[in-house]
Amino acid sequence: MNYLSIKDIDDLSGWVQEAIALKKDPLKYQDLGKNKTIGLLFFNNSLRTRLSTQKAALNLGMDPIVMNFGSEGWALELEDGTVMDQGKSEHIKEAAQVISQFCDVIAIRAFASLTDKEKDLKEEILSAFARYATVPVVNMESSVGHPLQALADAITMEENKPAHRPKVVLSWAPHPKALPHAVANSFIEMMQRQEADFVITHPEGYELDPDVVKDTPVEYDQELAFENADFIYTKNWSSFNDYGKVISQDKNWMITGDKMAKTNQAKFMHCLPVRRNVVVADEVLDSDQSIVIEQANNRTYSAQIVLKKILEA
Ligand code: SN0
Repeated sequence: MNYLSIKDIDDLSGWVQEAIALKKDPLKYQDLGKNKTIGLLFFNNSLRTRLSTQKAALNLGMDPIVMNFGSEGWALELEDGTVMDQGKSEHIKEAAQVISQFCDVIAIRAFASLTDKEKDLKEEILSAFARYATVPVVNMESSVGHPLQALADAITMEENKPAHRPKVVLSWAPHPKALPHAVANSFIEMMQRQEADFVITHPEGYELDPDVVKDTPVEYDQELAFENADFIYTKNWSSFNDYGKVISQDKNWMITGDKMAKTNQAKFMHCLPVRRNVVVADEVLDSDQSIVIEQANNRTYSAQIVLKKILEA
């Protein structure tokens, strides 16, 4: 069993309930992963993903080994049939098979390039590992999705849900850098499987991949979208159509106390890391409505439920 996208979850509410139970007794299955090794390969930076996935593995009795592949591995060739006389030292075919001999599970973080849309949409690195590895593969944020984050988001929303059917808003916010679409994509795919009124809001030009958004409503007026919301999930992303470009940094889209006042005392969520007073004002992030720290804590239980399912498969 692989965990490459939200589509690999067969029963979302079942997994969420199981994760909440695991959170109460995290060491219950500490024999399940005994003498098993998980390799965490990072082509990009990480704080929460790196520590929570290791923590989840340790809770299950697994031994994590971590490699910063981006800076310490050989530069990997991804194309088939290439004459490798340029900068790339090793083909991903050998790398994936070799790592599979050392590890019982391989987890990979490889962000979008944001320069080559076609290659990014193919999730080149993740799919090559899934193809050539002989052990299960876990996505720790690919060029297309971040399903461990979205599962943690589902756990956090379940723990904080109102008595009524919730209104959930995914809001774009400004950012100085071009950021990937992965977090937003997986959040949308997860929300499309929830009992909720779900709305996406962003400035014109920031439309996400229509194959992900499908028939989810998009409201271009942020304040209108915020009315009666129970959860405000904030994330910046770069343009998808004008691929990887920052087309506006409109400060009016920052999440402020005034905007949160339009909601139904909504909980504020963000995957972190977050740029204070660019994406969200201090007054919101430091308020009781912000649940970002618990959201980050749930990354452990999201990873733990995924690893448990893999070990049991
Ligand atoms: C990443 C992203 O996909 O948006 C990882 C989020 C879990 N975020 C960033 O790269 C933020 C970098 C920054 O400088 O703010």
